[in-house]
Amino acid sequence: FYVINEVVVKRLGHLPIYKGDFHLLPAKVQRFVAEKAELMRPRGIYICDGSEHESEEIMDKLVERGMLAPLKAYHNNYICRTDPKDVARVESKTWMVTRDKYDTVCRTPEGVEPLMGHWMSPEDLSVELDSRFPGCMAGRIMYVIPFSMGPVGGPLSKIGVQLTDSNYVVLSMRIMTRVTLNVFDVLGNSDFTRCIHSVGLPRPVKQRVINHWPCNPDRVLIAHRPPEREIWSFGSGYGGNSLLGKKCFALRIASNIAKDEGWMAEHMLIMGVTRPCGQEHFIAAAFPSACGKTNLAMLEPTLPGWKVRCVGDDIAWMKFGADGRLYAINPEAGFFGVAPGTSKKTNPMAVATFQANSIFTNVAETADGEYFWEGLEDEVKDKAAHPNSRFAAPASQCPIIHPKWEDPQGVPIDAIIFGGRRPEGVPLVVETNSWLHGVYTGACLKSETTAAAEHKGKQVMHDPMAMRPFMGYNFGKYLQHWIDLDQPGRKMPKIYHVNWFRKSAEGKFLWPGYGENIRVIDWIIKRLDGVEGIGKETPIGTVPTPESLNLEGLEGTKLDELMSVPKQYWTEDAKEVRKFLESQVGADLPAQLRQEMDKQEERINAM
Ligand code: GTP
Ligand code: SPV
Ligand code: MN
Repeated sequence: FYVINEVVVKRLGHLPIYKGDFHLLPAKVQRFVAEKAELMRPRGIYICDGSEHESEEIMDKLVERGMLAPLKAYHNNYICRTDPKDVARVESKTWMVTRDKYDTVCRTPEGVEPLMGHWMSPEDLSVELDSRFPGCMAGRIMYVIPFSMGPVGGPLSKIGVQLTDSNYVVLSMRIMTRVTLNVFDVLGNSDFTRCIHSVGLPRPVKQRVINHWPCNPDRVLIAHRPPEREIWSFGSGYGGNSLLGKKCFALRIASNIAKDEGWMAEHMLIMGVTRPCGQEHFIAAAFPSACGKTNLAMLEPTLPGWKVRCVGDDIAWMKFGADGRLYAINPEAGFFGVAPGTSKKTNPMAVATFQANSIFTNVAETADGEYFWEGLEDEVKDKAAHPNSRFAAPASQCPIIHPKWEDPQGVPIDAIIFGGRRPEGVPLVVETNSWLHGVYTGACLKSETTAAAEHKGKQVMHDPMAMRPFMGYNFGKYLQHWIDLDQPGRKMPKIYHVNWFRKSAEGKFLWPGYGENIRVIDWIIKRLDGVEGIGKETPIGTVPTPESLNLEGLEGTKLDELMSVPKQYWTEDAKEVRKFLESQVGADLPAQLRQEMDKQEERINAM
């Protein structure tokens, strides 16, 4: 490391500053850095500027140490293996800290433990922090990462500063967010989101470090203080736990800001779809983790003349404009995508995106220095890659990145799609009857669990709005916020539900998915256009009539099985959903949604 500005300052108290000029930071940032350095006692401070040179310097150091290895078949691609105990988000150790418990969780009936949202009191947090953070960076460097979620200075964008002792996090944050000292010019003396992260393994290290991946799995804590706009993360280096701009800031903290300011922070992809006639629509879609957002956002249409362009693959910040339309930005700058199942056949655009300047975590490597995972090629060689192995790649490298993906004003959304992994009973696509019915349908979202979090086995779980792991506040109030967005003068997007994952009695997917999903989008856009005679009403919404779905060139589709709305299944589902909403949202369930629930159940019973 080299020291710049030697003359001006190279120490903060007793601490050397390895890089950057502390005195150029805004006063509030200085105070934040100084306070936390005093708490965590690193051996020095490094103020990141986000430059390529900086990234190269850190890469080289990590390669030397064995934490990263170049994947020789590509330009500037690296592989990293974590401690096998640190491979996914840890929902059970992720907390929202509010004075009033019911700002975080719903008022559930007596004796019912709230499952949505995980509350901790400020007093308990103090105890947890005191037992972890003092001295936790001993012997390590504290990196200061200034970053913007959304284009720097944009009206919908927000600024954060992350402190971390993980250089893997520094490199990944640089891909996933906009890391630049310019954010300080925009920030001035205003407030920012404070992100504090430590791998939780001060030196000298007392336990064995596996794969050169320092972490402290037994002591993991990810805590959010929404009123203070502050995030504390300890013990894990895995993406969703450590790249604090992503789920912690852009969803859990931002959803709180969004509620107060009247906008939305959602677990949604954003895509532009252009029809053969040249007309473009923008669609946002919320699927739970590892349920197909990245794939849909970069879909390569199998129907001729169609074009899809990607705006974002995981998170959308959306706000109504003066013209009454809902505008969305992608607050991120990169993709942190699921590797298994990603191939030239299923998602060629993702493959093209990560040919260079990307970091692969927990994938396998071939003897030729190539990445490898299940589903990369037709034949499965082995299972050496973890099911939640991931790539981090710059969005700008995506060949079909939308020219407006960095438009600070965002793109106007015409439709919102919900979906999940539903092996049974749930049709390929349904159009909801109204904004309110759409919100109800989103509240009922369920999906089979995946490897993205720590849940064991495959079980269909509730994941309302695909936000269960990312809810920043009381879920009933969140639903009310969605309902209240529907105001006179606004053009509300139509809301759909899709299911690419319905299975036959033999356990095979009934729908080919991936590029063929354009056929469903085609139907959705026809519906947006008001094309008549293509919908059939069912108790859960409108499904395509058999002829209305373009199946040209697609043999053997069992449309009846794919589209059916079985009475028995939905009768049981209605009961189960009622139980879920009444017990889990409880007294906070908005009256309008209770009415939607009653009406839908009546329709099902009348089938
Ligand atoms: P997160 O990054 O965790 O939020 O996931 P995501 O929602 O972006 O999911 P992603 O697109 O990465 O897909 C997850 C897994 O589902 C991958 O293994 C995909 O290959 C698979 N998948 C995606 N789309 C489809 C589809 O249309 N059909 C089928 N059968 N599988 C799909
Ligand atoms: C998800 O799990 O939904 C992800 C990956 O997108 S993580 O950043 O770990 O949350
Ligand atoms: Mn996600």
